[in-house]
Amino acid sequence: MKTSIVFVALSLLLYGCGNDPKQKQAEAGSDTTVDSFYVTENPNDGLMRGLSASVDGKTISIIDTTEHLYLVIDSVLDYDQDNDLDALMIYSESGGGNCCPDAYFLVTNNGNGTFTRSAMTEPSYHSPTLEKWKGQNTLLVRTNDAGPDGDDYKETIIRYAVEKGQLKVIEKLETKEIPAIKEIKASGFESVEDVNDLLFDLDGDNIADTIRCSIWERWNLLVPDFLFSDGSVYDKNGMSAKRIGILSSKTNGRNDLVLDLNRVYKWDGKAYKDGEEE
Ligand SMILES: [Ca+2]
Ligand SMILES: [Ca+2]
Repeated sequence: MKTSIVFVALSLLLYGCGNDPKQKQAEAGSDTTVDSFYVTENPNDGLMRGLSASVDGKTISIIDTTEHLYLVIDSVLDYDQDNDLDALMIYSESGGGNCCPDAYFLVTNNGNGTFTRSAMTEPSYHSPTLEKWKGQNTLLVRTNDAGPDGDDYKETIIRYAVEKGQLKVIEKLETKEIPAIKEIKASGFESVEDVNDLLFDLDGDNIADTIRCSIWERWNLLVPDFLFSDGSVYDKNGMSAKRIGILSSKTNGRNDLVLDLNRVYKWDGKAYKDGEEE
């Protein structure tokens, strides 16, 4: 009796401190946790369409290549906190191109040689982010309703909890727009050939400066050139948005800008840069 109490206590101790999934099975002598996940190639078209896992050195096929999905592993983590690795998968409708957003789903190990595949998330151009919420892991998926073909830049963040291998929507939050004192939107253009100006004195010399916008047709995005009243022209390579707004705040003598909902760009003396640029 005494021996078995010690054994149970030891098992609980090992289980309780088990950051390493392998500790779960340490006492039992068997190992049903995942060593790794990997995608497999469809021999007919050479694309990665299958998913397998290695469990205790054995390969288990989870998704067959004949389903004709195009799969990429986004990340492998213990999402549902059961001390076993799970795979967050990218299902790419475009086959790896950038025409359209990806959907995501989760694959979790049932421990008996089978795996659970969750339903797909809403499509998104961004990988889901993991966030602790009320003590549990949740996945945040940013969705843009209109995508590149539309003129909407609004965004909803959907929070998913992991329950029994499924992704359950627990809340939807609209990303707030930073209000601008003056703005221009792609939705206001009648034709993709149009060039429209937003006039505002950005540099504070009491003469209007011009943000001259054309449309990048592929994505229906505004592409701006900045024509300052001192004669200088600033063309930020790669700057594009469905909305460009001017904020009342200034940095180095020029007004800050907001692109789309909340991407703020500041003048560094030579260029407009967002927070992530040096
Ligand atoms: Ca897990
Ligand atoms: Ca000016």
